[in-house]
Amino acid sequence: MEQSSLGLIGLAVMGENLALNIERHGFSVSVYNRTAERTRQLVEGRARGKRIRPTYDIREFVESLERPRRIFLMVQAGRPVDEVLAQLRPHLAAGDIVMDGGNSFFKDTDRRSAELAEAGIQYFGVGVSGGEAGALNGPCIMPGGPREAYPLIEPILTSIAAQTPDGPCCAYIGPRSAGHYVKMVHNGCEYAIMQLIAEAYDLLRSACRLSVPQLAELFAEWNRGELNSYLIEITAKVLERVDEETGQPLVDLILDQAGQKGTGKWTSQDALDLGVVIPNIDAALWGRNISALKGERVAAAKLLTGPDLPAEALDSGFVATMREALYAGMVISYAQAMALLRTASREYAYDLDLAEIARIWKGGCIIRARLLDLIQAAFRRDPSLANLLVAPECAAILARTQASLRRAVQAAVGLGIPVPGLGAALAYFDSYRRERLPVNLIQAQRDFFGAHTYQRIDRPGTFHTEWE
Ligand code: NBP
Repeated sequence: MEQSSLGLIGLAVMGENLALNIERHGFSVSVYNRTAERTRQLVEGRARGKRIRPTYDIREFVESLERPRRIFLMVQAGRPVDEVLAQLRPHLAAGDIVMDGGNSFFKDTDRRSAELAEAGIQYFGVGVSGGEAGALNGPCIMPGGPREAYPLIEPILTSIAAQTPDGPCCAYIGPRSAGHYVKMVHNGCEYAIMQLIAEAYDLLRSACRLSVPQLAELFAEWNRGELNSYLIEITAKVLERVDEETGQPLVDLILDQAGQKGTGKWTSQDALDLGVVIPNIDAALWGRNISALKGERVAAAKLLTGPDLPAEALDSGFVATMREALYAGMVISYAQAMALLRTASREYAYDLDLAEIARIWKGGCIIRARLLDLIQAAFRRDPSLANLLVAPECAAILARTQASLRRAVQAAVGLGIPVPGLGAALAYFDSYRRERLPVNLIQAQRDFFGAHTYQRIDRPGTFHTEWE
């Protein structure tokens, strides 16, 4: 039997759709899944008549592939990846390529790359974004691994990726875990933007008294302008949806309790390790974590009071204020994500091309947005840009929108509506743009109680004062 161009292990939502995408682009695929029933269902269902070959044990799977073998893993991140690698390894030969397309922790990818390199196996950590629809129709793909092996997988990855006028949404990211790192930060940025959108929805609803259908129309309108992005687009669609049984907006019936999986948390944890400030991603995490305390919040709502919402809705001008505030918050969130990538590139020797990352994020992925055109242009013009906020196009946006961001935060504070994301964006902006911060006082306090010493602004050297 003819050997397959590629093998794919893991046929849950992502793996099944990726297999169909790969086959549609002219590559034959062998598939394997731990639970054989899933494999059977795929080949008897959506894959019927396609060049998708079912296999039911790992050896048969590996032997069905052209050499060097190209194997894509799409299993749950964590231990399952190690278990599958342990099963695969005795059957692989030097030069074979294994790509982990899941949301693996980047340090696990570094460890696996080093272990497999000892056997001459070329290991890629491949970030894949776009969810189920992206996997089928064209995701954004962020591959990291040995550069010399990249040409062996490039034709497949670039053809199955989302396509934009600026090229396929797939590019070599860097060595070792670079691809998984960039995917992790992508997810952190996704958290930050979702939090900002939720806050805008909350404020418009509570303060402007907009109904859910009005909000659906408003987000659809916003999506036609500078806020144009996948997350704004799906927000309009979510708000439009009516529950068939009750006739109410479905969003009103959804429990206000969110969890958070690995990637968002890892982004904040690594940013702390690297000393990079990403308060919008941090705020999105704690926004979800506090939502999880539903029982406590219900009890606290009976005891803790805040300001009453005014009898009158805020004037309609606030809607435009909110649009600008959201745009400012989005720019500031991307600035934090890019600043983290910039530092990680240096610390982990990834040699990231930030303009190219902005380019591939323009299609297929969850954070695709018109704004990425500006971000791409800014980093293309100046690859060593210290922070996106000081790129002329972004500085101009913030000069125009910051008054709205301030007004939105002020309104929220006055009304007692929590805006951790908008507040974090404003505090980041104000901190970054201030020449002098009150940390001189903190340095003096540290020297007072711990003799930590300080530096002076008027002469070089290290100083200590006997404060008492
Ligand atoms: P899941 O993350 O739910 O993983 C299910 C797959 O892992 C099944 O094929 C399952 O096999 C397999 N698996 C498990 Br669980 N333990 C295994 C083991 N010990 N050995 C072998 N196989 C094992 O699937 P998914 O939602 O399709 O996501 C796949 C990867 O892609 C994940 O890393 C995810 O984080 C990432 N991702 C997901 C999305 C998304 O929108 N869902 C988007 C982007 C990235 P079984 O059938 O035998 O149980």
